[in-house]
Amino acid sequence: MSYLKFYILLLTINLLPKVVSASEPKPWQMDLQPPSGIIAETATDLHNFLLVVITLISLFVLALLVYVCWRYKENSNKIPSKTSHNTIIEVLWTVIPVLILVVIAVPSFKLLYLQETDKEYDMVVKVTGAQWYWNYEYPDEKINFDSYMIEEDKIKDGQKRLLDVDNPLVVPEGTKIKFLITGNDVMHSFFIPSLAVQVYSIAGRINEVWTEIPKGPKTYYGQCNQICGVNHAYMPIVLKSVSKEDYKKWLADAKLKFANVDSNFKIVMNNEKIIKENN
Ligand SMILES: [Cu+2]
Repeated sequence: MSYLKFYILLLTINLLPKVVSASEPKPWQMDLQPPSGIIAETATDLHNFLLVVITLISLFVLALLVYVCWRYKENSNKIPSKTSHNTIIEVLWTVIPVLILVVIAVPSFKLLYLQETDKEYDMVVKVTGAQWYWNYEYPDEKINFDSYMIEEDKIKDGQKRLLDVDNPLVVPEGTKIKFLITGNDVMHSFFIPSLAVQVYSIAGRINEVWTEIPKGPKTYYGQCNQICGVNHAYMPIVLKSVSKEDYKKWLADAKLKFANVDSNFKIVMNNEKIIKENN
């Protein structure tokens, strides 16, 4: 395909109405993934605001550098100044950055407050990072299952390479979810960009985060983003939000499929699986 055709194709893809309801990384993506839910929207607003601030600062510093290089070059400034202190400038370059930081702190603390203080939620999901898959537990429903990436040679039509998993995390749309995040072995990180969820999963410790899953069925893709070993790149996260009815159906099936697994039982099952695989 010629480059021109390729770029026209890219352009067309980008101009199509966003009918596909999935949040995932796109080829040639430059910006953040479109935010979903109040936390992700607030985080994206803060990001955009900071982008403006940092661009203005960078342009200002660049302009100063260019001006100084031109104004004080050897030809036009034969006798260099010996000035080593200038009180006004020193006060300015201390006070102005402090003021900028204060301005940034306002939306930043608002976001932190939003993330940390909203304690009302509809359901709890416990997430455990392991080498190299995720385990999801719904404590209220007494189900617990592992979620593995679909291997490249087993991918079916419509499934995404390196992103789709055998057992996605399924939640009802329009719910506030509290995630309890922990680890089984090394450090992992539970990261779903479009929901602005990014929390370390550490063995022996439980981290908390809540997020709001907006209304409308949608699939949110994420990945472990703490380098955790050889298969770090092969433990994607899929969170599917479905209608309340579909969630009930899924839950009924899941209860049969995943049973009420306590950790001892799980170890027995895993050992049996390993024994079967070895024979
Ligand atoms: Cu990991």
